[in-house]
Amino acid sequence: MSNLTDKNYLNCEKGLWSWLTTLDHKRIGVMYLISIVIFATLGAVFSLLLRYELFSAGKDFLTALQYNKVMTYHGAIMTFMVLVPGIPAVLGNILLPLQIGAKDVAFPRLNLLSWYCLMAGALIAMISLFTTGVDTGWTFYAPYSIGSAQSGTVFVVLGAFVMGLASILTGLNFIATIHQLRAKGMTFMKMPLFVWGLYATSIIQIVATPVVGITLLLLVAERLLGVGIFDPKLGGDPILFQHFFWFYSHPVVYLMVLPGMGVISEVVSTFSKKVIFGYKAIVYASVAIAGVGFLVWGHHMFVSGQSDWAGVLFSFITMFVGIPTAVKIFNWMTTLYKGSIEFRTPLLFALGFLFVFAIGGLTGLFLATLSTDMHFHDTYFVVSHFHYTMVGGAVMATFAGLFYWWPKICGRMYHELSGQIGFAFVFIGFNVTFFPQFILGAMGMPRRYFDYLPEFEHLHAVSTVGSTIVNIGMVIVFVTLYRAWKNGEVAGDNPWGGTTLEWQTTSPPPHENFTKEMEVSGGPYDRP
Ligand code: HEM
Ligand SMILES: [Cu+2]
Repeated sequence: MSNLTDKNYLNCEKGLWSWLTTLDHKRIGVMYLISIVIFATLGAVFSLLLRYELFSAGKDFLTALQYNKVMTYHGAIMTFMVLVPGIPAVLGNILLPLQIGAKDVAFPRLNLLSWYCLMAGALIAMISLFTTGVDTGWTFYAPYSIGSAQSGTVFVVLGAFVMGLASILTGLNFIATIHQLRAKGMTFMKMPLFVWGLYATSIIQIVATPVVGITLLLLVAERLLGVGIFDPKLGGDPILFQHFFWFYSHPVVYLMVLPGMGVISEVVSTFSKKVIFGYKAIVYASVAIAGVGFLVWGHHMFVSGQSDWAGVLFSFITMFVGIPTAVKIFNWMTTLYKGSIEFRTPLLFALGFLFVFAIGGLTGLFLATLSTDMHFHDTYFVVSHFHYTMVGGAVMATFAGLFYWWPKICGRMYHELSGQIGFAFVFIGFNVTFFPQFILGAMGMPRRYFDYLPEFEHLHAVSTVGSTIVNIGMVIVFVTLYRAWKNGEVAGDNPWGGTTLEWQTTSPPPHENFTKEMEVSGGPYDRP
């Protein structure tokens, strides 16, 4: 049993410099966490500005141009600076080596470099705040992004490019780590499911990110040098931009959610005290989601003028994504069935994930259906769909994982009631914010507008109230975690009775993770 004064990764070296030069994957994970929380706070402030402008019809306190900029910053920050690095770089960095019984990742220096790339990219993007900003929307569609008078565009696009490097390096590092550094006896089919989630994600990071990287560079070249690839005035093709962009940005939605699904598998198994149902099915489903995710990008372009046959095919293939997702949801439910369930905060967030993500996935089917998407495209229905999947998928799962592993990360336990209240605010606030948006979208409210017809006012007002509640919930969550870190009760090495390797070392773990060489014989969720 550990004692918090024993030497561990947090107290083995002191001072800011020791953090900025650390090669310890756990410390790098903590640095990612702190930076991403700061970015997310910024993104949240932008979102509240949007919601309060939309509280009532007409202009309130933002002009249309300011609204467009706020909307662009909200989307770009949340996508490129929060959700993409989110789970892999924070929880993945901290937990991956621990879960496979390794001392660190395969390339610790590269790991630190990834963090610096994210910081550099974020900095470049934020320089744009001191220019006239950017108003293209997070999708940077050409030719508008080429001709837009807002000079911040180049900075944000370049920043996103540099942040992409961070993502690629993390993916490479994780794949090498998983292949090379597993404990003796840990075959691929004995890896924890969170590791499988990270593996599938890493494939997407490596294959898809270079495509968007080159696309963003071309966009910058087009804006600065007028090379004529996407701008029809120069002989370019704007639809080509959309193909390139979605070839990355569809897989990226699975990049955000696959590691989250991995977290859910861990949490559901531990808090129902059962071996996960259908381990292999979940593994294959993860890889299948990553694979099929590469074949469906055209569902973002049904109304772009692509050929009818392309539309029909993309619509058809998109439906297949639902199958592996449904397999997973079925397996989690079956694991819970007749389990000895403990309703602690991590499980509450995991159940929140199941509820919210299921709605997000199912509404995806309405959008994937060629004929119904003609109506829903570019309305609030889409906004609501992707918030249900991304907040339901990535954010709920991140919170489940943070509460689950917090005792391991800092050696201390959070306050249970406070965690549960945080969950209640996030869950209720989230649904109050986004459910009305499905109705708004179906009624024809277009997305990305700063004003609307009076008949939409009530639902917009409800949505704004919800956004306030969800943000209060986020504050409660982070205050709960922070207070635990500062002076929570000492948690012990394995407070949940977890079966995977990270629970076999002390909390917080020592610098080299384990004091002995790890060896496994059974499956990751076998209970004695
Ligand atoms: C992993 C979970 C998912 C995430 C994170 C996600 C995310 C997103 C995002 C961010 C957008 C909007 C992009 C934009 O225009 O700004 C979107 C649109 C779309 N999603 Fe999803 N999605 C998920 C699951 C699904 C599923 C399972 C389906 C279908 C079975 C689906 C079908 C669609 C379609 C067709 C659109 C385009 C709608 C339109 O623009 O008209 N999504 N999704
Ligand atoms: Cu998509």
